[in-house]
Amino acid sequence: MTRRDVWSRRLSEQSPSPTGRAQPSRSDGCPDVSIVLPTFNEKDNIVPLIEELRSRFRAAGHRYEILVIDDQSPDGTGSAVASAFADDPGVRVTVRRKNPGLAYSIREGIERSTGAIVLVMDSDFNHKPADAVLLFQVAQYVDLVIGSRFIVGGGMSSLLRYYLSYFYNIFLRATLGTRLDDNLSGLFAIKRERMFELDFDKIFWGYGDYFFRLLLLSQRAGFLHVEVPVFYGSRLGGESKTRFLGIFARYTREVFYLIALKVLGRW
Ligand SMILES: Nc1nc2c(ncn2[C@@H]2O[C@H](COP(=O)(O)OP(=O)(O)OP(=O)(O)O)[C@@H](O)[C@H]2O)c(=O)[nH]1
Ligand SMILES: [Mg+2]
Repeated sequence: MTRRDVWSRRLSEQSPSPTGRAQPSRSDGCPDVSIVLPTFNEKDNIVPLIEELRSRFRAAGHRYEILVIDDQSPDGTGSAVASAFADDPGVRVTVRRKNPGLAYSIREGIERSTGAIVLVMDSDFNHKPADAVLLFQVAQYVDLVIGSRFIVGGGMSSLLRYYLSYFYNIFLRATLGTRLDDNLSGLFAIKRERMFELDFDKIFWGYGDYFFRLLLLSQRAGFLHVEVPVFYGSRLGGESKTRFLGIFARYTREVFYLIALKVLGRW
């Protein structure tokens, strides 16, 4: 049995209805979870992903809302979702017209969310719907749950990317002083009311670098974090938006910028 299975089993044994804790009651009309899915040209992935998320969250008895935040994808991702889920008020699409970008889209999804827990994940099956349910359930007990590739039980289908990210995370921990193993995860679940304690302007810009800023600020605010092992698969269809060299250069610039701000007492 893997460590992830142990987590799942413990949760289902201890709390047959995890949404009963620290959640708005079912009569308040709010969903248990808001799932934020940023998309850019994910037409081949987004419909099957939402279908699987819906069936897993329904089967576990959790009320969901799914917020697709699309940056006017030329492949028609937004309209594919709108027509496939026209009969489900729990699935909503926002097509953004200004300030395109991953981090801005995630911010918009969080701002539009109404659930007690907000869960953010990629829209291409890199992150598994089963892991999303597990992270949501663990988030009943802590403030921020991170899907981690770098703790026992976690991993990635691409070994090259795994090791590049692994060593880069050592650099991030050493320079920024985060206490977590995966500082570049895009899969996390957070208590919504705690998320709104943080200054969004200090977190959400750029690409995956928003995540280490979120970790730093939430660590400073005393959030209780926990990492849960997850295994990233390959994207189902479509093309990657990540340009590795450019992105690592960008992240490194950002790290030194944050260090400089910290030294000057401005962050
Ligand atoms: N709204 C929005 N979403 C974006 C943007 N860039 C990337 N995304 C989404 O962010 C997620 C991560 O992007 P990916 O291209 O999958 O990057 P990756 O996971 O590093 O790379 P692969 O999965 O290997 O292709 C996906 O759901 C993308 O659709 C953007 O500019 N705007
Ligand atoms: Mg991806």
